[in-house]
Amino acid sequence: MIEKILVLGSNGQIGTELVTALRNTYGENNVVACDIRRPDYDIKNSGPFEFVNVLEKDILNNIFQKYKPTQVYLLAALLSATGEQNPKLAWDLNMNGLLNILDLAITYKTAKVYWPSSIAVFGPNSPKVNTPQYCVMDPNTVYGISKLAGERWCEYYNQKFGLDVRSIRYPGLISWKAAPGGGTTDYAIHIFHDALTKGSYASFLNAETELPMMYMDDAIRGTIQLMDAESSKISIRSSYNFGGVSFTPEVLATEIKKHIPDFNLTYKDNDPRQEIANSWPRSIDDSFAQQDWGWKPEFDLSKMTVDMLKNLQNKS
Ligand code: AKB
Repeated sequence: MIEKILVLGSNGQIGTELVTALRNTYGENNVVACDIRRPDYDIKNSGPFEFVNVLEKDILNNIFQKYKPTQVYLLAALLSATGEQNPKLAWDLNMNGLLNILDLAITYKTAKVYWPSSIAVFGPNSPKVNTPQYCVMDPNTVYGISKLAGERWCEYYNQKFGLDVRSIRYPGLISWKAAPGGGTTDYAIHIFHDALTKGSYASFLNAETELPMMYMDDAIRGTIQLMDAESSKISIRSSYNFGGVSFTPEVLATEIKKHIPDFNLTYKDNDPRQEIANSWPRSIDDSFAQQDWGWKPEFDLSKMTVDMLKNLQNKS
């Protein structure tokens, strides 16, 4: 069967890299990038692109009608920090965007749907260290609430309608190709840019804030690995815990200093993102992902730091 894949939210931090990876595997014309913004690349000389707002169901319907996708990746979302600035929009986009796609996937018999969840589904009363797949979940951001509700909807559509929907709870994703979009973990990307351009960085999270993170190469590989797994192997239809590497701003700065010895890290006070970070896990137990579909990250802190600095240097 020839796959036809829609990626909604294709210009974001994940979409930018996922579209390339999928086009390398499935062919340029079989992966349709969709976003509300024009992509940076030349549309005419790349694969297909459609302007789509996931809240406009009629237009979405036309896209499903036109391409009859076998796989859909829904990445469009408002993240934790920007979500708090506009809670109603975050809820609307994150929730109704998902419901629109789940409904259309049923109507058009889409074989597989991918939707990302996040460590933001956990909250102040969730265990902080090696946070298990199943535990207290009391998110206190609109983003986290929408992701937790979305997980329940994914499982519901799987159980009630047999939809093959798959999901991962992403940690903070570190990448150099596209800018991050309004998350609490974004400091871990800005720090690399500022280390190279200014030799210093003022972190909005404090020195001890340990959070689960992952290099984008691992995240893309894991996402495609989950989507390629036999359906019978997927025991979780809400969303999988997904582990990479955990570190604090201080530990990351120490690693960067191995390459830029004069790098200086300072800290800003009173940033609202600190409270969000305090409510999230420090590390993740992803044994279900390991057992069900063989998940194993390849990038530790040192390998990630080398790759980030090399690529950002080459880019400039
Ligand atoms: C955010 O910080 O909001 C995201 C996430 C962890 O989902 N990077």
